[in-house]
Amino acid sequence: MDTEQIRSRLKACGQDHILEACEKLDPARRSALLEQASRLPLDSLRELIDSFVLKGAADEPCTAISPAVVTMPDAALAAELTARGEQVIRDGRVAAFTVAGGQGTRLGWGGPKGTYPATPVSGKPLFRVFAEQIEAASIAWDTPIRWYIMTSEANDSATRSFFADNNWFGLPRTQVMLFPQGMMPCFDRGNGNVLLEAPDRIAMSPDGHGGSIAALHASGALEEMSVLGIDTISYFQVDNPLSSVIDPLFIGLHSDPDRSSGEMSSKMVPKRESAEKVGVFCRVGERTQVIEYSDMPESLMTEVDDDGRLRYDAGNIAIHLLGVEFANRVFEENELPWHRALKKVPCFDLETQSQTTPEFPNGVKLERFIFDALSLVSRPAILEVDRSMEFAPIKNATGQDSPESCRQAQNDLYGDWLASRGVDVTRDGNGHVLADIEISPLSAMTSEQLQPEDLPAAVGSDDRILI
Ligand code: UD2
Repeated sequence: MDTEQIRSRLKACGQDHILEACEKLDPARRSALLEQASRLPLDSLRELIDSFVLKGAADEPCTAISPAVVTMPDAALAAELTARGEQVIRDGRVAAFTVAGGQGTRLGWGGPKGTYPATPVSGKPLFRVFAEQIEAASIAWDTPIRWYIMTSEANDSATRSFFADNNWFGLPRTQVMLFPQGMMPCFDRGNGNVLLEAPDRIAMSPDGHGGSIAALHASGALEEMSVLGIDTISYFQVDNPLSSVIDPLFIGLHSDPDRSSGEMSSKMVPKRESAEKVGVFCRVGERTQVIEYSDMPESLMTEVDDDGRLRYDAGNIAIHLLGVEFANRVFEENELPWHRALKKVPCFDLETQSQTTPEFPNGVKLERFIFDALSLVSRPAILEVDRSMEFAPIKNATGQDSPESCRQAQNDLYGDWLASRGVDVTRDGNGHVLADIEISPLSAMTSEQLQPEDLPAAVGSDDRILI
């Protein structure tokens, strides 16, 4: 696109202020700004501003809502699904996929979230926790499991350095692919204009974990999967060390044509309390959908059934399986909605020609959410899992979903494993394990796999057990 084309396209979508900014710049900085502007989604910018920045269409309350249909397999079905899933894994049809583009601002951690030390005894970073699961699964099912990791512009190079410094956590280099997600401009919440963060630079932010579909495509990951015969993507967030990265039961459910269309399946846990900050799986009309906690009306959030159980309690733990064919279709159709978030965006004020640091949210950031793809699925499977075994995210510096709550969850889980093998484990009055316990998936992926010689005689209050 030449300069004149960029200018006329910016005008066509009402972004004349960028051209005004250009007038104040020397030629080199002017062309840098125009070049960045040319990479904006100019074809759809006007519509994006009108539909999502100024209105927030994706966030409008929905009607015809009812609880999602959830699968809770009994022991016989679980065994059948697990056997099916194991065969799918053994056939090399499954890849692991971590979304790790977020900034970890709430946690107050400077580096990429995946570098955060997460395990109670050896302080393994989250990335190593997943790497060990992938290595253990590759050995168990005798197939090298590919690992795709989505980063963002802000943390891509730090993430790559971390992997290189850690020798790719012992995985063959060719088994791991990192790629950055896309970026979207930030907008003025008043008039919808694209904001500048400096006289010659547009303010940008990551396009949300729903941007992973476009990033999987742009990086060549989807194509590579097709070439390698991978048809299932095991999607999980970087913040939850209890994610079961390759779960045969879940994969078996997803690939069972009687129970799922094989497009997208998700795990849920019953919500801890009505105010828990997780999205909720619901039926909206004929489709399954996640309604984000911030969008859920209070009356629905707190509604209880006759047994006093929350009616909408299917908490989204952000663990999904996506068919590769489905991911390609979602990319082609480009239909995931944009969600608007009001944010404080430091920016350059053209009128005063000065930098401003807003005290109140002045800007709109647009993000896509991966779970919105569920509404495109004909028959999704939603699997209920046990929170204590699968969900202990590290999001906040203190309190719920913090390093401390995650540490306790790991100690309790591995304490349960040891107790199930006959080890006497000391607990406090609330049933929490008092020792620090860590079990690597390379030693055992389930309690049954623990070797007798690895079991301690007993676990006291101050013990630190590393298996
Ligand atoms: C998410 C879900 C929430 C619930 C919860 C479970 C959303 C909007 N909400 O809440 O419903 O399921 O998780 O733990 O998803 N990420 C990127 N790129 C981005 C933004 C996020 O890679 O542009 C990654 C991020 O690194 C993290 C994950 O997505 O792994 C979740 O992001 P978050 O921390 O913003 O979501 P959260 O905790 O508000």
